This record gives sequence, structure tokens and C-alpha cells, in this order.
Amino acid sequence: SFIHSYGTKVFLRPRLDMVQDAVAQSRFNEKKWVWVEDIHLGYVAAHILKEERDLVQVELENGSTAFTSPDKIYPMNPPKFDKVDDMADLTFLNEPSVIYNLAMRYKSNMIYTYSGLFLVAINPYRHLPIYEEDCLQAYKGRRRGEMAPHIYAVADQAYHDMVRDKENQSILITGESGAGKTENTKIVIRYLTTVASEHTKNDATNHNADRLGQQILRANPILEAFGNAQTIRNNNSSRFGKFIRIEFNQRAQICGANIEWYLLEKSRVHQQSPKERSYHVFYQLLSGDKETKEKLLLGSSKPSDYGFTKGSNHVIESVDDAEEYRKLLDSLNIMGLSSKEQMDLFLIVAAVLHLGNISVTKDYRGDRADIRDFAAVERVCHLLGIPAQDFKNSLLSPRIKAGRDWVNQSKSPSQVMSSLDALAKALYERNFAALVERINKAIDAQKSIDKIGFIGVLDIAGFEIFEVNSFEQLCINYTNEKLQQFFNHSMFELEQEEYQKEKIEWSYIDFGLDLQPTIDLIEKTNPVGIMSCLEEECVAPRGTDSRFLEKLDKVWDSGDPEQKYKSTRFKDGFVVKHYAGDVEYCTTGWIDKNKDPLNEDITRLLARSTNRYVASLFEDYLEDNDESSIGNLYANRGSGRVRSTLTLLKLRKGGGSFRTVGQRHKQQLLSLMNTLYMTHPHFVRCIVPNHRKRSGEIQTKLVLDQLRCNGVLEGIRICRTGYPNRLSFADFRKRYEILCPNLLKPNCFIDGQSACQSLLDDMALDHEKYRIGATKVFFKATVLAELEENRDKKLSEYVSGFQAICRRYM
Ligand code: AOV
Ligand code: MG
Repeated sequence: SFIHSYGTKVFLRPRLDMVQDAVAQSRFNEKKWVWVEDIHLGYVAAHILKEERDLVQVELENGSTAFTSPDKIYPMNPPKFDKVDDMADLTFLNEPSVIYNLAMRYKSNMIYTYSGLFLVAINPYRHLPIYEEDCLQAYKGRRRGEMAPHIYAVADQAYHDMVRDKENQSILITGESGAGKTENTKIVIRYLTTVASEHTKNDATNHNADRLGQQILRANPILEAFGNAQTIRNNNSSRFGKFIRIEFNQRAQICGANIEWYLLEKSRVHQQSPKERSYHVFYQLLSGDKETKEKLLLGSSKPSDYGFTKGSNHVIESVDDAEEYRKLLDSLNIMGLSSKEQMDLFLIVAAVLHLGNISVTKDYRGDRADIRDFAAVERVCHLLGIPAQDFKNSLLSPRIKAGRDWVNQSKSPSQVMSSLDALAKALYERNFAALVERINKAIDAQKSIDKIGFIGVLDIAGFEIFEVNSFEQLCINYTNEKLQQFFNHSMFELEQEEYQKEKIEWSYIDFGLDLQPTIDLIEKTNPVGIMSCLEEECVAPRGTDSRFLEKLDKVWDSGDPEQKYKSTRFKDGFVVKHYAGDVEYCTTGWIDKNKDPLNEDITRLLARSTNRYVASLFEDYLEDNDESSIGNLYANRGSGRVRSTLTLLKLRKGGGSFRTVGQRHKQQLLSLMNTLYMTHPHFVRCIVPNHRKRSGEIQTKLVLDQLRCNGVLEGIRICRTGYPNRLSFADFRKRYEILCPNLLKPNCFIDGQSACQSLLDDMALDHEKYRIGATKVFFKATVLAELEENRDKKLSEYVSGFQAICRRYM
């Protein structure tokens, strides 16, 4: 981990051009360089002309002078720190230095940089020759400091830690949309399948392991077809989060895998923003083979022929949907799905398209809904295997239970429209859930008896702060708050371990606890937190969005500035103080979003479909007198196995506590966190450099915002409260003995610890600034910078002394 590698390396970094460096250094030494805050550019370089107590005069790079307050300037690192591999090595760990380092590296195509426990990855937006086979091989079994920062290094470390310690590992990849999470996830998986399959050479199980590796790799294109879409930010944006677990056996081979998914964006199925698309599979299927299209009643139609896709973009630049469709079929075949199974998947996709073409009108009285074009209904029902007339009746006037009796209730056109949308979303989501479950069945490791551990890769959206933030943002930000807490806690644990090992006094704070008040506000049941409060309103007979908000305001808005909740008063919403910043949420529509209601008359029809696959998707809606297969569904509930999302989706009936979107997410998050706490974590933070998908261009403010949201800056802050720089006794003595000449006799033995102690005493360094451990000496941030400065001075004294001597004798 970073703790063992930082400290020494930076000073010993090989430099290519010593002369250039020396020149840069001496030029740097002439002035006192700083970074000055600038509202437009973030930070600009300057040097100090005059310093007073509360006013500093600086000269900016462009030659102009300015006055600024001392808290708006930050010391600049000397040039020898330019492009350091690990930002924890920076002498001055401030925001401008971090951003400067990242930008300098990015401009030289060095997209990966360490920052303590994090690997920061900036999207290059172009192909870089750093992923080829020889490069992959070069990272195998190498230690972190030996090679340039790389996602391969993280994957390799996880693999080796897992094999050596037989301990589960996790790689957590977050970042905003388009930052490169999914690309890096794929690279990790490819690394692991490649490295682990090399162990299978000359092995009887070779064939099986290879096949499994292939299947695991093919899971991704399948998931992307059904779960990715073009958005403004990203042509291949994942509209769900995922956690892929790869299991290994005694021989360090892959013996199985499992995929868990989170929060699929269902609304995209029936509506998209301008210049975006629905899920790739719709366009792929529509450019697919004629025979399949005929069977699915799609004829020779195009995206423009369907209500749910006609408003969207139809093609993505440089993507051939027909080709992608062939690749999808190829992957489904390798995964082992029969043609019947494949047909079932596409059948749901086609049914969703047809659903969007059912046009709802007013009946002759003008208030109730009517459907004139029965052919569209027939197409849907033919595919889904349900009676068309019943479907139409259920849609227009569903049976509702009123006390002990059933009555029919007529619906307005807009009510029917929204129940059609809801049905399309439910069909699509359940199809997705069943698909993931099917993939999991193919790559399951249950058969393997000699499992030693797993590496889990989490690819999930980072913090979202939009113009308007709704329930979806609360769910994702809640997830990120928990993940950040997990990070802070891990950092605390690792530091604690190191300090204990070195037997030094410390008073380190568990920063994971800092985030607890915000997490409590969201998930607590007593006092009633946001999630629970929403649940209560969802089951209340006359629950409304505004009653939900009133209740929250009453419980949480104390006016205390420390409070994590703030009322927005006259607006429909509230503000939550997240670690990444204050986020204002708009609560309009939350009850509906959380309840996600379906026309149960129709879902009961679907549960009795003549198509077994369709029926299985809705088996939780079988009526009470037909509980036989429900029994199966709940049979493994108490068995302690992790419930799949499909099961959770279906646990609405009888399952009580998983009726809503919020509860399901809370449950899944709880299970994810439990898993993560059992692993050794590795953290990757992806950064989008600009919002124009341009390579080489880096927008300072945009990047800074992300570093703030993704915890990198927070990580640095925490790091600084401890003793972030550390050197072995030998390294310390070798480098800084020059500061106390004649103190230690060259030929006289003295142990490392005592030598360091005498040196530090002689330097008269304040004890608060350092700690001496069992093998290393630890420093507070910036202390080494002072020592370095003194050392530079000493060295130049020697050099000029030496030159004087030379001159005299020449
Ligand atoms: P995301 O997963 O973080 O966004 P992606 O991994 O899909 O973002 O990356 C977006 C696009 O950026 C990719 O399609 C590539 O074109 C490019 N890209 C990213 N990383 C690299 C890389 N290492 N090398 C070359 N190109 C890259 V989202 O799922 O939208 O939150 O929702
Ligand atoms: Mg993605």
C-alpha cells in the first residue's frame, strides 16, 4: 500500500535531464513562488513581492501585480516534484499543487496518478498504447513503486494480495459520467482473466477455465446492450451500477463469477432527453436479422416507427448497430443461452416497443380513456402470451379491491398512458434482472470446492449534483456517502496498523465517523430519517409528497448550523449536507417514484401468460389461490444466501419490507457494504477532463470539483492530520546527515534509531513534527520540505566552497 512506498521514492526519482532540472531549480530558488486563487482559472502561478500580516503583493505570470490575502495563496512545490507519481509525496499538499501535477501529467499522456490510497485516472479520450499485451505482462508481479501508476498495477496488487493472504479484495471505481469507470473495469477484468489463465497452462482443467474466462469477458457486452445508452455525456453510458465478483481457487485460477446490479434507470425506456438514446438493444434489434424481426412482429420497421424511440437519436457516430447486434448474439451464444432463451429476451424488448405504440384516446364522453387501434394491443398480447381483450379491459378499467369486493374503476387517458409506461419499465427491468440471473447461472462458482477468495470490482456512478436533484440522486449520493465512509475508515485502519506496528504514539481520528450524521439523516428509523419517512408516507392511505416534506422539516430542521438537514422553506424540497457539498433535493413525485405502482390487474394477467418466461417474470403477482410457485420463490429466503435482485424485485407480495425502490436499494446497499467490509479495498477515482469529449484538454475547475466530490482532496486532508511522510532510518541518515556535519563519527557503530534521534535532536526539530518508530521516522506534512530546503542550501555552500578551491588551484 502507499504507506510503505511513499516518502523515500520521490527524492530518488530518476531524472532524465539533470541539467534542465538544475536550471529550473535555481530559477525557482530565486523567488518565493506561490499559487494564487483565481475565480476564473482556479489557480495561477505567482511570486511574492511583499508580504505583510494581512496583505500580500504578488506578481503574476503575465507580469501584472496584485494584492491578495495570505489565506488565498498556497506555497508551490519546487520543480523536482513536477509530475510525481504519487501526490502523497508532494511536500506542499494543497489543491493547486494537486491539480497542477495532474494537469502536467495528463498533458504528457500520463493519465494515471496515485494519491495515497487512490489511483486517479483521467479519461484520455483517445487510444493510448498502454494496454497492450507486453504492457500487461510488464506489470505482472511488480510492486507499486517499481512501475508507473496504472490500473494494471492496482489489478495486479489485488490479485497478489488475494493469492498471498487468501483475503478477499475489492476494487472500487467511481467517478462522474464519462470519466472512464466502465473502461477501467473492463481493463481490470481483462487483466485478471489473462493473468489467472496463465496458471492453467498444462493443466487438465485448462479448457474449463478458459471457457469460464471467455464467458466472464462476454458478460460485459451483453450487459452493455441491455443496460447502456447514449447520453449527452457519454455515447456508451452505463445506466446501472454493478459489482462483479471474480472467484479464485487454490491454484489462483478463476473458478467463477457473480454480478450484482443496482438502480437501473428505467425511465429511459419510455422517454429520453434530446440527443440521447434509449438502451442500445432496441436499436440493435431493429437493425437485426429479418427472420427474428418477423417473429417479433417488427417487420422492417425502424426506431422512428415506435413511440418510445422516435424522439431519440437513432444512430451513434462510428457505431454500427447491426454489427453490435451480431456481437451480442455471439456473446449470448458463448454464455450458453439457447435460441429459445435468446428469443425470450428479445421478445420482451419487442413487446416494450409495441407497448409504446398503443395510442390512448378519449372515449365519446370525453373523460374516460379509450383505445381505438386494437391491432397494437393485439401485437403486444400476442408476444406476451395474454388475451388481448382482457388486457384492454384491465388497462381501461382495472378491477380494484374495495373492501371485500372487486369493482371496476374507469381510468382517464393520462392514467392509462402512465400505466402503459409503468408496464414497459417493469417488463424491461425484470427482463434485465432475469438476464443477469441467467448470466450468473452460467458463470457461477458453486461447483468449485476449493475457492480461496474473490476480487470484486465495483463500477458505480459517483456523486451527482445537478440543477434539479431528485430521488434518484438521493439514492446515488447516499451510496457514495457510504462508500466514502468506507474509504475513510479503511484509511484509518491502515494508518492505525502501521502506527501500531511501528509502536509510535498517535491520536488519529476515525474520519469514517465524520460522515455518520449525514448517513443517519438518510437511513435512520428513529428519529425517522429521509428513507423511512418516505416509506411511511408511501403506506399511509393519503400520503403525499408535501406531507412527507412537512414531516421531515418537523423532525430534522432544528435551525442548528451543524445540522445536516436544512429546510428550503417555500420550495418543495430540502438540502442535505453531504461530504461533497450541499445538495438541494426537489421532492416532487417521490411517493410515486418510490412506490413505482403497477396496474396489478395486468401483472396478474402476465403471471398467467402462456409464455413460461413471461409468466416467470411476474410470478409474484399470481393470485392468492395459486400460491404453488410463490412457495418456490420464497423458499430460499431464510437460507442465508444473498438474495438476487430479481428475487428482491419480486418480494413485493408477502415480502413486506421490499415493496419500494428505496427499501430495495437500502437492502442492496447494506449487503454491498457488508461484502466490502470483508475485503481489502483498492480505490480508483476516474476524472472527466472536460465536457467536450476532447483529448488533451483539461478544465481546472471541473477537475477540482470532481476531486472534491470523489474524496481525493478529503483523503489528502485526512492524510495531513497524521504523519504522512516516512523514511527508513538508513534513508533518513543518508540524506540528512549533511545537515549536522561531524555529529556522527563515520567509523563508529551506532544503531539506526539512535542515529536518527541524535540527528533530529541536533536539528532541534519540534517533537510534534515527527515520531520515531521501530524502523522508520515519521513526519508531519511539510517538515521534509524544510529539511530539503536546508539541505539544498548546505549543498550549494559546499559547491561554491568547492568552486573557490578549484579556482585557487587552477
Ligand atoms: P463511465 O463508465 O465513467 O461513464 P466510460 O468508461 O464509459 O465512462 O468512458 C466513456 C468513454 O471515454 C469511453 O467510451 C471511451 O471512449 C473513453 N475512455 C474512457 N477511458 C478510456 C481509456 N482508458 N482509454 C481510451 N478511452 C477511454 V457512466 O457509465 O456514463 O457514469 O454512466
Ligand atoms: Mg459506465
